Amino acid sequence: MKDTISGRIICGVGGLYTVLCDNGKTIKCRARGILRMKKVTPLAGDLVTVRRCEGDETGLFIDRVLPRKTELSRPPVANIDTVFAVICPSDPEPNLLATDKLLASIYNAKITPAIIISKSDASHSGADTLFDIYSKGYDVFVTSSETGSGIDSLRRYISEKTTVCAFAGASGVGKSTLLTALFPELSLKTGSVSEKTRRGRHTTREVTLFPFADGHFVADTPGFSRLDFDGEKYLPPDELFFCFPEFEKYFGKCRYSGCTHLREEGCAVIDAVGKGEISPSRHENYIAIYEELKNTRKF
Ligand SMILES: Nc1nc2c(ncn2[C@@H]2O[C@H](COP(=O)(O)OP(=O)(O)O)[C@@H](O)[C@H]2O)c(=O)[nH]1
Ligand SMILES: [Mg+2]
Ligand SMILES: [Zn+2]
Repeated sequence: MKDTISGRIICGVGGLYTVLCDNGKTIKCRARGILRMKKVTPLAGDLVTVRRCEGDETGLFIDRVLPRKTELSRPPVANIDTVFAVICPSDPEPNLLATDKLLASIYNAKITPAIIISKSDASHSGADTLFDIYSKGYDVFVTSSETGSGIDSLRRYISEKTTVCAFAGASGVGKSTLLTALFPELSLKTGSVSEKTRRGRHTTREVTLFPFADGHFVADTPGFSRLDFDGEKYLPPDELFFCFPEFEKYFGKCRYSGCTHLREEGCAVIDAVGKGEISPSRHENYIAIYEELKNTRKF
């Protein structure tokens, strides 16, 4: 082994990191004190260099964390480029407000949002309704892990358009089942198993990246159904508009230049809702999130 090798952290627990090196080997190591001094905490997903400590055969240390493209604190993971918001037509019923908050916060974290409507076999009409709402602004995949429909095209998108992706959404929407249907060879242990033992001994809180193709990973996370708008990620209400992709083409088309798109006369967004170009639920949730941002400065 050379003195310095590079790789990606695929898991970190209690200061011990598992790094998948560029040569395909997996090593365990700790972080160097210098990173702590710089207040850099390595995260799963980080691209790092690992150095052998002089005079110590086994002492491998992470000595450098490359600049992050994206960073989330809950779940703690770096360099995720795409988050799939997973919803399903029933069992559990979709919570559109929670979904729209999640989508806005993903966008605000500079991560690409996409939608998966899972369990479509349970209600085709319910899946169609959700598709109509979200396909106006997002890439939407309608899947069924039961029948296998939509699985191949989702797998193709993940392989071609993402490097590190993660699934988010309420418990029970079918995330773990879907990951297994997509990548059976990964035999993801963490998902449903650890959720079942959530109150048991084996509570898993860590993020793990599973390599499913060369340089491509799917992140299994303890689960998140929303991100936080805090710190530098705080979103001023006036910028919420840009977190709703299907609103964007109406930018600058409203009668008043300071239009908040809540209820003004001559608002191009509200007109688009009237014409069926924007779903009413999306606009209602825009209003709800806007008010919440204004009043609490946080979700
Ligand atoms: N009908 C149907 N049920 C599904 C499908 N995918 C998952 N389920 C069921 O939904 C429940 C929750 O699935 P799970 O993958 O654990 O959801 P998670 O909490 O999001 O990881 C389980 O009982 C699954 O058997 C699907 O495509 N169709
Ligand atoms: Mg699960
Ligand atoms: Zn407007």
